[in-house]
Amino acid sequence: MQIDILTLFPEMFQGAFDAGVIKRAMDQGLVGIGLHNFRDQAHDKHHTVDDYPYGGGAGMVLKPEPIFETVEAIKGESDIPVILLNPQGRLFTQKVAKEFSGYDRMIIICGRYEGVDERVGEHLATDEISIGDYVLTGGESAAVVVIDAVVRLLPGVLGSELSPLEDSHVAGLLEYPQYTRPPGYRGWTVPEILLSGNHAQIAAWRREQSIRRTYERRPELLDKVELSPEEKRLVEKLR
Ligand code: JFE
Repeated sequence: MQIDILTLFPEMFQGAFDAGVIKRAMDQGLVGIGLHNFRDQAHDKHHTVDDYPYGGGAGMVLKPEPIFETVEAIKGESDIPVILLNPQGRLFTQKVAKEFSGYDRMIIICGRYEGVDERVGEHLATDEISIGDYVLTGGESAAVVVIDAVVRLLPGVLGSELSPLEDSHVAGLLEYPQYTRPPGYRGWTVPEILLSGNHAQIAAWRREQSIRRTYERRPELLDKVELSPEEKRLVEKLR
């Protein structure tokens, strides 16, 4: 997958992908990341990228021309998804990450200041995405989140690590608790069953823990998940 990022602060991405799974995916050629400072497309003497909002109000708004021209220079005539990060966008979930992982290219626009001229969202972006209901200072940190969640789903990226199909949120339930050695630490012991070697009982225990934990921490997720009759009885008992 080739990912092209439009940003006024390309240096914010230095280091973001320099370690771990994403770096390995880049080194293996499974993903390429291009950084494009759209200030380079501002043709006036001062390379102006922002201006005052029509109608008044605080702060500055990013002008459309440098953003349109940068995206058009990347795309040429090809149709490539163009994602605009925006606190007013569609909520980014594991399902959206899966959808994006099917693209072979994408362009991500990171705004700044009070946001970007509405015509970018209307006539250039194919999708507007929010990573959550809080306001960041710009789209860059949201872009890092989106790229991280998408790249780990690309074929070959996770290698020997757990299949992304099995992990938390993919199944619709929260993950069960994980333990490693030592079996006792400061008097806190690992649940006996995990040391038993009985894999059927371990799987049943983990499933129950996932359901209990989801009920306690994210009960709204239980409305959307498929449960067996026995699991439904457990949820009723908890309620
Ligand atoms: C930009 C900003 C004040 C935006 C009305 C560009 N999930 C998520 N939170 N925040 C963002 C995404 C985000 C994305 C792009 C951004 C925030 N800002 C800051 C400030 C009002 C805004 O929108 C500028």
